[in-house]
Amino acid sequence: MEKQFALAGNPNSGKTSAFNHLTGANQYVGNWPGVTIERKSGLLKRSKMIALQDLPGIYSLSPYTPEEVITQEYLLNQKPDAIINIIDSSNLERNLYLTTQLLETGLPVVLGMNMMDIVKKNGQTINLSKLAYGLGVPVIGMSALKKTGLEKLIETTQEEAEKNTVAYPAYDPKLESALDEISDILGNTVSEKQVRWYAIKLFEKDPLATESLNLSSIQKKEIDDIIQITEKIFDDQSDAILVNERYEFITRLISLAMIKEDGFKLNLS
Ligand code: GDP
Ligand code: K
Ligand code: MG
Repeated sequence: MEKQFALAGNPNSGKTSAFNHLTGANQYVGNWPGVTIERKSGLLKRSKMIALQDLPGIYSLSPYTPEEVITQEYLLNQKPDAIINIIDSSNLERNLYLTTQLLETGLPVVLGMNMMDIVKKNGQTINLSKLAYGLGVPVIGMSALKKTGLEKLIETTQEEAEKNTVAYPAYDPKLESALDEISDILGNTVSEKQVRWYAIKLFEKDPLATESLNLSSIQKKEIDDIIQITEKIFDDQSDAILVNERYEFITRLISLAMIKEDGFKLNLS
C-alpha cells in the first residue's frame, strides 16, 4: 500500500526545498481543484511507495484564505498518513502557531526543524529533545539548504505513520472542560481522531466546520450555551480565548526549549 506524507508549514519555511531534495525528478506539478494555486506532489527517492505532497504555505488553519482552505480540506478529508511540519527554526514562536493546529487534526505529526544553519549562525541553541517532550511528537533538526537531517526526518515520519499516535497541546482546564462537553455533544458525528479538531472549531464558531457537520438544532443550542458560559468565565470572545491559549502554550514551550547563550536575553518576537 502506498503511503502519503504531507509537508505543511509557514511560507518560506523551506517546504519546497525539502520536497525537491526528497523527491528529485519524481515530481508531478498541477493545480489544486478550482484554484490557480500550484500543487506539487511526488514520490520519495528512497521509497517509491511513499508519496509526498507539498502543501501551500500558511500561518494558521483558518477558513479565510484559499491556501488555508485547501490545506484544511486536504488534511481532514484526504487524511495523509503523516504531516511533516517544516519549521523555520529561526522564527520559532511564529511557526509554532500553525503547529498547535496541525497537532489537532488527529494525524501523526513530525517537526522538521529547518534553517538550523541560521539558528547556529545566530548563536542560538534550541534543545530539540525538550521541544519534542513539550509537544509530544518527534522533532528533527535539519537544513534543506545544507541537505542535512532529511533522511532522519523521513525515517522518523515512517515510524510515526506506523504507530499512528496523536498528541495535542493541553490548554487551561476551564477551556478543556468546555471542549470535552462539546466533544460529548458531537458523539459519533465525527471520528474519534477528529473530535478535538471539530470541538475546537465549533468553539471558535468557524463557519466552514459548522457547515460541514450538519448538526441538529438541539446540538447547536447546547454548544452555544457552553460557548456563552465559557466566554463569561474568561471574559473574552471564544476565538480570542483559543488564540491566547495557543500563545501561552508556545511561550511555555519556548522557555523550556530555548537556551540563552552568553548571558544575552533572546529576543524572540
Ligand atoms: P517554502 O515557501 O516553504 O516552499 O520555502 P522554500 O523551499 O521556497 O525556501 C524559502 C527560502 O529559504 C529559499 O530561498 C531557500 O533557499 C531558503 N532555505 C530553505 N531551507 C533553508 C535552510 O535550511 N537554510 C537556509 N539558510 N535557507 C534555506
Ligand atoms: K517560497
Ligand atoms: Mg514552496
